[in-house]
Amino acid sequence: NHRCNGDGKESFKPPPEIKFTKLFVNGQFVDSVSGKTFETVNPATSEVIAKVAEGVEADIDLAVKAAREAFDHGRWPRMSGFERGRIMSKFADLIEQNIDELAALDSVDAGKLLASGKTVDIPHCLHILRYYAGAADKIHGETLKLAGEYQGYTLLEPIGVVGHIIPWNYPSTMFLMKSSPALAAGCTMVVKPAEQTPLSALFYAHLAKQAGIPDGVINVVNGFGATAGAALCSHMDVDAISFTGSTETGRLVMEAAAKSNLKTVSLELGGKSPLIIFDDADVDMAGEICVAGSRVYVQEGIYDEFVRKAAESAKSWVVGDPFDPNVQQGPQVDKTQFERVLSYIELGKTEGATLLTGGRRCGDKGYYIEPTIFTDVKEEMRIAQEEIFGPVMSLMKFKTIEEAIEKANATRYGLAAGIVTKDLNTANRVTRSVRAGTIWINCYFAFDPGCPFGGYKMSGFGRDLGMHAINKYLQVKSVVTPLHSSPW
Ligand code: TXE
Repeated sequence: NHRCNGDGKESFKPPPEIKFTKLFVNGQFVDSVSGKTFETVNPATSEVIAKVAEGVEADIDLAVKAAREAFDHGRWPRMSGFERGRIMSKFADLIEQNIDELAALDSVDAGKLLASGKTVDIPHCLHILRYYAGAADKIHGETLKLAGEYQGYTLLEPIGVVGHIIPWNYPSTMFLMKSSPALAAGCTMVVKPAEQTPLSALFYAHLAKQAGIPDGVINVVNGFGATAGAALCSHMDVDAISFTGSTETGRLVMEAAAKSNLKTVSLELGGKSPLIIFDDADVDMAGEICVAGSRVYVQEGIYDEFVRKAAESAKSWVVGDPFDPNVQQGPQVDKTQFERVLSYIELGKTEGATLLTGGRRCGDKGYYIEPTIFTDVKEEMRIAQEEIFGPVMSLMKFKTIEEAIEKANATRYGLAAGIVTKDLNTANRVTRSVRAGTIWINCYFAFDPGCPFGGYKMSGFGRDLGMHAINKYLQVKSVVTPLHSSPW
């Protein structure tokens, strides 16, 4: 059986105190209009952590009103970019002062590893917020020399009230990745966190207020997708939706936008990102990189050695309590995802793939799953086509670069891809041929606030991060004027 515990038990920390469980509307923590709440569960134990106010259409309506008022008449969109950046920097400083508590909230709510929350995830959030704080006074239009005796310029204006709908996989990063560029642009917003992970967003909203972000600029409405999320997408007074989640839900988001006020939509959706490892790769390095890969293609010359090493490394992988510093893999976020991942593992077996290692629940409490590797996976199998979003990897063999490219492109997704090779020509060729929004060469999952992230094909459109992300939150206004006295 897989070892389902780290050895650092004595260093377990108690769950953090839960300070915020209401909705955050117009700068105040408020109960939902109906007074209803829902439970949020610790995936490490399946115990209820807290009851959280449940927003539905009426609550979204109040939050959008607050955001509208703050946009139409408030200070935020009118203040200089420099001033907005200064306040955003203060927000970042406050997050930094509360890093332990924020990381602990994501651990208890989402099963994220506490140690990487403190050293990787939240520092990355700070980096994102500071990147956009620095960008806030660098949002400029163009000057245009027009035909005839005209000149013009473009004004980049904030798009208005933005709805951010975010998933559970990175509650903190998603919150800041969506809100920071929108804040820099001068927008106001309503954030709908995932129902599985409602807690840290409320803490961020509280810190934003402390930093001096005016009331109504950031509103947080927790609740479910089909009610709160859908109401935000159909709202006539929301100007843009930025969504991260599944492709199926992305389709509903776009449909609701089309049927209501034609608000702009950007979608960052599912992926089934390939990692292609060539014969000349350092197998140990490739092994380290591949832990996060879901579809791993290995060239035939090193395939057998790679399979052996991948199996060893999966077996030594420490699964357990996210508060334990020795643990490398925490639980799945909730019962639904846990069951979904296990059912994909069963499907892989019935589709004829070979279960190399793992495949079972880990322990008897909480939503833990063994690191699982399948070999003999064929492109047409559903486990090779559909996003599993769990510790399940499919290993596949290839012969030629052409075959690798064709297989890499053979899904409906195009979020990211990885290449491991020492040959620059191989790397260049694959980079140009794989249809994906991010290509990692000799690394994997390397993110930076300056590096745009988003999908090709059914992984969506629009980019988070980088200066590209600011464009989602801006309108372009063209201003035209004759050079001399009016021609009329
Ligand atoms: O996603 P949903 P779920 C993929 C991953 C995962 C699968 C299902 O494969 O297994 O999606 O996860 C809100 N109108 N990803 O069910 O439903 C919802 O409340 C408006 C990939 O959690 O897309 C939540 O806030 N909003 C991914 C958000 O959408 C709606 C990360 C995401 O939930 C809505 C997460 C509706 N009709 C899951 N229905 C990635 N690409 O990072 C739901 N929501």
